[in-house]
Amino acid sequence: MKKTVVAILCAACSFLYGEGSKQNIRIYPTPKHFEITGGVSSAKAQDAKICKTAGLGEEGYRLIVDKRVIVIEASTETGAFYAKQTLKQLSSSGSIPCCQIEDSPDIPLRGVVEGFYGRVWGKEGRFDLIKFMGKYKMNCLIYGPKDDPYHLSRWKEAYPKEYVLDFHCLLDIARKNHVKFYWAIHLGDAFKDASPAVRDAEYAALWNKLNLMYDIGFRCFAVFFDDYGNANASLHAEISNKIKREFIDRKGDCAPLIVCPNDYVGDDNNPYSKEIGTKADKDIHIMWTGMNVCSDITSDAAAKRAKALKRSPFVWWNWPVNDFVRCKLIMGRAYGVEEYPYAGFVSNPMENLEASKVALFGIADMVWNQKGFDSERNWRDGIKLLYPCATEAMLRFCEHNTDPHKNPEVVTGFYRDESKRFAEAWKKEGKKALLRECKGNLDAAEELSKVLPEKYPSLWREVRYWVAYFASQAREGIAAVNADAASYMTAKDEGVQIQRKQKEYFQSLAPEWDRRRCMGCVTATRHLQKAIDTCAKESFKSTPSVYERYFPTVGSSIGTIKAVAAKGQHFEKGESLIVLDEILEQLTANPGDWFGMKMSKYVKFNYVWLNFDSPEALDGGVVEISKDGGTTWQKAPLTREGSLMYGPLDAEAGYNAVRWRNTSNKKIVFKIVRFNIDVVK
Ligand code: 14T
Repeated sequence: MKKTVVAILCAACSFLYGEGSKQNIRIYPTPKHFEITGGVSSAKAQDAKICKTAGLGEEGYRLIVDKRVIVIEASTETGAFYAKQTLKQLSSSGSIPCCQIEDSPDIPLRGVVEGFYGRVWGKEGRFDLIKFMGKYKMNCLIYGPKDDPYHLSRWKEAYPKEYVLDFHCLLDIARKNHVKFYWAIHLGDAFKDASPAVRDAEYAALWNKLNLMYDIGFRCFAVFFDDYGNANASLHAEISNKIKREFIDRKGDCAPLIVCPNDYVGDDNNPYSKEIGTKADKDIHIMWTGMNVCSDITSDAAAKRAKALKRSPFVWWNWPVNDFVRCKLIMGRAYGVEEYPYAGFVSNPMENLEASKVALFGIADMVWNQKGFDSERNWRDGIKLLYPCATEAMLRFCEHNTDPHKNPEVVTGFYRDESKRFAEAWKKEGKKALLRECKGNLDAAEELSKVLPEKYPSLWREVRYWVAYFASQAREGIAAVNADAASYMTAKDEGVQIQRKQKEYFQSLAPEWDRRRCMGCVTATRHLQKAIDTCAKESFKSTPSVYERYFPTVGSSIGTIKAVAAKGQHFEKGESLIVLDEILEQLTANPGDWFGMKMSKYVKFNYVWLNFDSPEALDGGVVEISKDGGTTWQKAPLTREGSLMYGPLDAEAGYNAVRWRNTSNKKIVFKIVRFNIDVVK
């Protein structure tokens, strides 16, 4: 008996103390003041004495664990609830180390906005999320899914019974977890008709709906104006003030209103934000996404925006949302938010709710204790805490799934670190690093396929195709390094099959209107896939059966272009665009000379853009397109504007090759400014 206790204690200590250092005990979100006083307590967590103490703030607490007693001091029930969450983490491995903690959050409203386009989360997901939020001291969940019709397009209508039952259940679990559950109404472009009778009717519908939601049990409300209708600041301020004065204030038991304005981006030089800032009552929160829709949040920009809004901005952080890149999972570390006294901070996550928890774990920490936040450490510890049975494999999977860019070439905008460790190794060691990485990834994918289905089934349901793709991508990389054409083709085709299956699965879940928004799945596009492609091009450059199957090729009768093409470096390949634009030199085309692009086997295009450096150069030739990889050609029906030829093509026709040809009887001297096509999705 005694032996077991000792063993458990030791195991507990090694987890809590890391390498034996007492300072390594970590609580998330990171407490403000945390002092280990030495030894372990004989008291149990459930015997903690709770003392109501003034002066500790709305959500603050003090926790004193000594050898014999545990005391919780707090000024509110929420403070005591948070102290208990801390205590749970302290005692998670059996014994409670003696310590003193004094803690309170930096940002008053912290949490999540379900504010994306795409599949709504559903009751079970939200239920779990609210418990997760309580555990990690987030207190604000805003319900505003773009694809809930009763939130947006049909906001005037009452929710059907099933929704109401779900809301009851969610409001209850939110109350138990000290989470303020906001219901948001999206007014789209309602109220645009200024005639008094129509206005009155709109307001009547608004009061009716808000009262219905109040009766369901909501006491926290938000109103959204994003992405629909005009940026009419005076109208939006009027509606917001009316909701506040004639609904919220009159009820007397509701939380302050949160508004998402129509213009939610930028600093202080925009008339809309200045006007709504001036006109909206000061106790209304106004949301803001930073300098871009998806962006880092700097204190400088926040201060400027605050000046325009005449209040501290309430951040709607568009991370880790993936509604614009649903083929990707965003599971990297949280970073890029500077310290500032934000009025509130909510994250807009992915439709893949379980997979979003890596990010949310980071945000919970970041908004509670801004100074104490250590992004990298948080990410590692978060994955360890969330997925203790597959930590190493998850770390690997997550570090390769972070980048929300559609086009992996783009490094401006909302760039996120991806595959950083690998990118550095690839620079130094090339193929050797690629082989090592792919082998590691393959092992990780296999491990995840074994462990996740049983241990973390809801995560598995969301990520299974990405995990499968991650494995096929690793096999592809290994085959590329080994110049093993057969294995390479097998892995590539397997990848396409997985993407196809993911699409089918997605479509089986998606409502009618959402089906076409599906994109398949990709992993590690930023560095790893590029390295694999580079290596494959090199390995298979003299194996046309492989090369042409997977890579677009440039062909030409012009020597200079042929030479550049042989290097295989001139394609900038995004998700929907193939560009030929690195041929800088002046070119000469004799009568009959041509240059063109042939797509890889799976790619068809529906748009062509050809830009020369002078209109005269374009005069002497034609743009031709082909459906059979360049065996037969027809003239492309493009629009001509100066030195530019461009235009859409029938997507169904299946064009897969395009060329320009000198049809004159003269020599043409020219430069290619840009030559690109759009890929059919
Ligand atoms: F209200 C906002 F703060 C906001 O971000 N609105 C939407 C949001 O629902 C969506 O999830 C997010 C990320 O895609 O961006 C906003 O939606 C956009 C933004 C655009 F720049 C939709 C289309 C855009 F072109």
